[in-house]
Amino acid sequence: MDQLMKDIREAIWNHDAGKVKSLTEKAVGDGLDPGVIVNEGLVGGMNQLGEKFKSGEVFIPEILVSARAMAAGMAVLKPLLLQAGIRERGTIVIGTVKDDLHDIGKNLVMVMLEGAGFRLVDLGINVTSEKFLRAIEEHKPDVVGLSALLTTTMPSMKETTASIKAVYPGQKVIVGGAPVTEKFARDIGADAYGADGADAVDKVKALLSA
Ligand code: B1M
Repeated sequence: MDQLMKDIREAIWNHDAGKVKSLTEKAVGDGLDPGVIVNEGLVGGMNQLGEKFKSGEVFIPEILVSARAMAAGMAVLKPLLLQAGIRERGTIVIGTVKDDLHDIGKNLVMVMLEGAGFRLVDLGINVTSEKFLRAIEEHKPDVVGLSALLTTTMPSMKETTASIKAVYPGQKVIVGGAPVTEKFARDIGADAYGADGADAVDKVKALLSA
C-alpha cells in the first residue's frame, strides 16, 4: 500500500484531523484517485480501528474523535468524488432506526455508497418510521437503508421495514448494523443485508440490477 495511505490511516488513529486533511490534500495533489484515497486511506483506517475496538485496544472516545478526523479528509474528497463524473447510480435514503443513537457505522456506509456514486439522503439517528415514510415520498429513493446497533432497536428496524413495505410494497430496503444478520433481514422482509460498507455497496448494486 502507498506510504501516503498508511500515513492517513495513522493520522486517523492519532485522531489528528489537521493531518488527515493535509495528507488527503497531498494525495489529491499527487494525482491519486479519490476513490482509492477513501477506500485505502480513510475508510481503511476506520475499519482497522473497528478491529482494534473489537479486540479491546481502543475505546469509544477514540472511535469518536477518529471518526471526526476521518470526516476532515472526506470534506476534501467529497466535492471531487461528486464532480469526478462518477455516474450517479441512484438515490438512497438512510438512517439509524428509532431509539438508536449510533451513527459511526452508518456514516461509514454512507461514505462508501457516496464513493460508489450514489446520492445519499441522510435522515440521521433515532429516525421514526413516519420520518422514513415522509422521506420516501419526498425523495423517491431507489433504496432505503436502515441501521441499528442495539439488540433493543432491532424491533424498530422490523417495524420500520414493515411500515415501508405496507405503504410502498416495491420499495427496496437494505438493513445492517452489528446485531443484524442475513437471517434477521430476511425474517423482517428486508431485501438485502449489508455486513459492512463494501458489502452494502455490492448489495445495493445487486438490488438495482435485479
Ligand atoms: Co453504544 N453500544 N451504546 N455507544 N456502542 C454498542 C453497540 C455495544 C455493543 C457496546 C457493548 O456493550 N459492548 C452495546 C449494544 C449491546 C447490545 O445491544 N447487545 C451498546 C450500548 C449498550 C449502548 C448504550 C445503551 C450504553 C448506555 O447508555 N448504557 C447507549 C445507547 C444509546 C442509544 O443508541 N439509545 C450507547 C451509546 C453509545 C455512544 C453514544 C457512546 C456511542 C455512539 C456514538 C455514535 O455512533 N455517534 C457508542 C458506541 C461508539 C458504541 C460502540 C463502542 C462502537 C460502535 C461503532 O461505532 N463501531 C459499540 C461496541 C461495538 O460495536 N463493539 C457500542 C464502529 C463502526 C464502524 O461499526 O457501527 O458496527 P458498526 O458499523 C459497521 C457495520 O455494523 C455495518 O457497516 C459498518 C461499517 O463496517 N453497518 C451497516 C452499520 N450500519 C449499516 C447499515 C447498512 C449496512 C451495513 O445498510 C443500510
